[in-house]
Amino acid sequence: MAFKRIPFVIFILVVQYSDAHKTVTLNVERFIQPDDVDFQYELSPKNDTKHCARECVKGDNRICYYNWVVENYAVLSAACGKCLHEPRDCKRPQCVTADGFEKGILTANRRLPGPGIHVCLGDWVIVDVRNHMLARTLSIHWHGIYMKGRSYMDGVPFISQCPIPDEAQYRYVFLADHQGTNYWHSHSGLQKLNGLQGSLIVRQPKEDDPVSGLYDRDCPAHVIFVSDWTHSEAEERLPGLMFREVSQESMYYTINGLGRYKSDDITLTRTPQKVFHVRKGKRYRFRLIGGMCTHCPARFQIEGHKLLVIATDGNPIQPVLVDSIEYFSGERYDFVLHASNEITNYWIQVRGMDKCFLRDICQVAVLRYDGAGKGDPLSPRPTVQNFNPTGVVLNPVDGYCRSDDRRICITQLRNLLEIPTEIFAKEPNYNIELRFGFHRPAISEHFRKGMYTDYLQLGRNLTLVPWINHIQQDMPPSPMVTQFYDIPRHVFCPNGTDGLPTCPQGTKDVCTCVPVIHIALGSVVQLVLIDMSDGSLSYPFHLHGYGFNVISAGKLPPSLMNAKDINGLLRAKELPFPRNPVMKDTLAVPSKGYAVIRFIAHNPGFWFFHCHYMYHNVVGMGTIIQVGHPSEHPSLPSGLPKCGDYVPPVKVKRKRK
Ligand SMILES: *[C@@H]1O[C@H](CO)[C@@H](O)[C@H](O)[C@H]1NC(C)=O
Ligand SMILES: *[C@@H]1O[C@H](CO)[C@@H](O)[C@H](O)[C@H]1NC(C)=O
Ligand SMILES: CC(=O)N[C@H]1CO[C@H](CO)[C@@H](O)[C@@H]1O
Repeated sequence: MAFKRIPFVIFILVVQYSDAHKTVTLNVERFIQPDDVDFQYELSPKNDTKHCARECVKGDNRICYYNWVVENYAVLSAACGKCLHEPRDCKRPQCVTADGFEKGILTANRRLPGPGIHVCLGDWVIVDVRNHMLARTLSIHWHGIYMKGRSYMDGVPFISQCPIPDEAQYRYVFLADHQGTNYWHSHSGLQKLNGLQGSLIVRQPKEDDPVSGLYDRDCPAHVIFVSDWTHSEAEERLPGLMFREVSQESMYYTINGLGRYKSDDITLTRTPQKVFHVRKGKRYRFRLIGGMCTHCPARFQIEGHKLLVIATDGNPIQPVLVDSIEYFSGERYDFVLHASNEITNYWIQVRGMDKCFLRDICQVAVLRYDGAGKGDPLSPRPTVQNFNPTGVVLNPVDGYCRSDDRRICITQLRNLLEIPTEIFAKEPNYNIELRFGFHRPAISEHFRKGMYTDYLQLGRNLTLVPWINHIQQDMPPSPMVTQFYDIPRHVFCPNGTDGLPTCPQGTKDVCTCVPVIHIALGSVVQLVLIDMSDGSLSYPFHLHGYGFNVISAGKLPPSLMNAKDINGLLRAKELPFPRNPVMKDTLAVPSKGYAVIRFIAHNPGFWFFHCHYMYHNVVGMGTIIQVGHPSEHPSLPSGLPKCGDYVPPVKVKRKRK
């Protein structure tokens, strides 16, 4: 059966923004995709021409249309019937069970996680998002898609677009321009912890994927979406409570929106747990997504199986065989599982690490071989107490791996794709030092009259204000990309002598303003991130619009931990400069250490760079990178919504004397 080709001309029209010659309106409804491909165990190239979840074939690019309604919803809503007592009811349409704790959530098309997008590299993705939430605005970020030439589709409120007001619909149109395991999530407030996220998988034709020889199957049903979970609305923890539920740590996980928890400290809820099916003898590509929002990284492992890791953040790596993977909010890892063990059921386990290591935070799913029984695995259900991993760990959360063959760090992974030679420049065009940390204001200073800056409450008397180079990042009142010239100049941080954003003169400690780092289009950029916080956490940073090469990470004496010395050490080869550094878009900076990343600034626009711990991000642990002068930025489609301040001068008529 021949698949129907969509003529090239239509692509131009879909993107109507590039100067179209002849305008024909496309009926996008014709390209509507189902919400529930996540259950598909097979993909075939010869499926009907309409479906985008398919085995990718060179030259066959499609238009993939999704229609979402985002609304307030509930775990164990009336759609679930008697789910807690009658397991069959849990499978009813629109029933969301999570871990069996009844609470209010936010959903797209009443699914948790939201609908999965499965497309091929080069497809056009169109997502209509109807915001039907009560009195909340929304915008959706496509994490891992670079949006080359289309920064206005990146979905960061007040950087790339006006947030979508309630009851309005917004059409995202973008090219699937980066292969691999990506995902989408709300970038507005704390909404993703309330449920607004899902997978965005971009496959490639077999011959284009350097690791395709290592697996037999790559299907939607083997996406593992891990999210942390709370039993309150995420907003309750901003700025945070002092006594009842202290700090912003999560207490629970879900795996593909499913799981169980001990409802009265003894009894597990009876909600369904996720089952992944495999057939003995086959090799499966699993795609693990770190949909966690809080500062609890997770450890992942599968009983009785090793994981052959082949990609991270969508980018293929020289395969490494490990026993467990530790990963942070926003990171993705692809691994091959060879179903070569005995035919039975095995536990898949996720547990909290770092700050959450001492808490009983874990979740399980089941790996079921075809032919095995329908019950739980025979070994005891894993808990945090009886979980003692042995073997090799990938990406240990503290980030330290020196001469330790049981730990593999990101800097030890090797890229399988060619790297542009500019990345190896002895002197990058920009060598930018970004120190980050937290300010602890005295309570009296913090709650001064008329002062309302954002902060996090971490416990009794402990409030924190995050900063990068002593700036707490603020958002402008109108989006940088779409309304740059509407933004009042005074909201921006002034330029320092080094050209980087700085605090206004005379500001003590930390200031709050809109920081913009100016980068000339096409330059080689090195960012040196330095953790100045005094906790034990590693902080994952995410760069929008780009993948970056990970050049170095670790810990150095404080006197050497600065951009100039680190670059000197790299040049002198006193710090190893890898020949094929891995590419990522989210990287954890080792606790109290540093990380060096490089990218070539070929994608013009305003791009957010921020800590991917959601609560840190929303109180200002980020900065904005401007690549190119606004005149070099992509031209905008007409009709984009506008937003901003309304503060007209007040004029009065005076009586003449
Ligand atoms: C908070 O700090 C103040 C002064 O530093 C102290 O008097 C007070 O007892 C503290 N409160 C708590 C709840 O720890
Ligand atoms: C900082 O410098 C850049 C040019 O490098 C300029 O475009 C920008 O307007 C300056 N920002 C401020 C706040 O003065
Ligand atoms: C939409 C559709 O027709 N999907 C089919 C694609 O092929 C697989 C395997 O042959 C079927 O299971 C799907 O139903």
